[in-house]
Amino acid sequence: MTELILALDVLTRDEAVEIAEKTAPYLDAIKIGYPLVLGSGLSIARELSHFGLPLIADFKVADIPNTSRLIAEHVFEAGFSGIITQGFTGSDSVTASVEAAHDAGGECYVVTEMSHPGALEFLGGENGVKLAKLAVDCKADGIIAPATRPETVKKLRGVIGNLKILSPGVGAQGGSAEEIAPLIDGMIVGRSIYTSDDPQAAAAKYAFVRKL
Ligand code: NUP
Repeated sequence: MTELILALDVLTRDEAVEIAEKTAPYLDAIKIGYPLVLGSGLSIARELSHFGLPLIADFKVADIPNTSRLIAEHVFEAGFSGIITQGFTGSDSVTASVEAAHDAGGECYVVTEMSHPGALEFLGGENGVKLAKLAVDCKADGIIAPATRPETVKKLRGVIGNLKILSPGVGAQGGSAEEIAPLIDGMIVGRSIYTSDDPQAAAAKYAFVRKL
């Protein structure tokens, strides 16, 4: 099964709760990040947790180990069950996020090659592979890898083995759900669902991946 994860990048509490309510039956997790947390406050995490889905904090943590640990601890206290961290900060920072996640019974995912075109200026090729190896070495639970580049995802799968791959980039960024879903563990979809005239129908359309 490939999980369907909603990237809920709306700005207000009301919008977030309304879309979560409509789409929750088709989802396996909800991912939120700076747009919604800055727009509506961290307490949105507790509100969304009422839908009974794992909640992933996409803060792409990129700091020294002590600050990374403080951020991660706060995230799990707020009701999240997973956190996304950058890997280019190095093994000590990533380990701090991973340990804080595991101490709280949660998960930590490391960003490798990002899904947008500019990612290839610094994060692509060998650097993406190095970041995937780092995720393994630091005992992360998985990586974030680009749905916009299935060939990269295949290559990174060879590096990480059974660790999870969560992939954003389907729909609005041009990635194909049909192509990427069989290669990964979780497909992250944002705008193609939450900007749709009918978010419920859009989520239902992508939910075919849960049968794979
Ligand atoms: O490489 C990445 N690409 C990406 O789009 C890593 C991410 N975390 N994301 C996030 O996934 C992005 O910030 C957004 O929340 C979501 C994709 O949303 P959309 O392009 O489907 O709207």
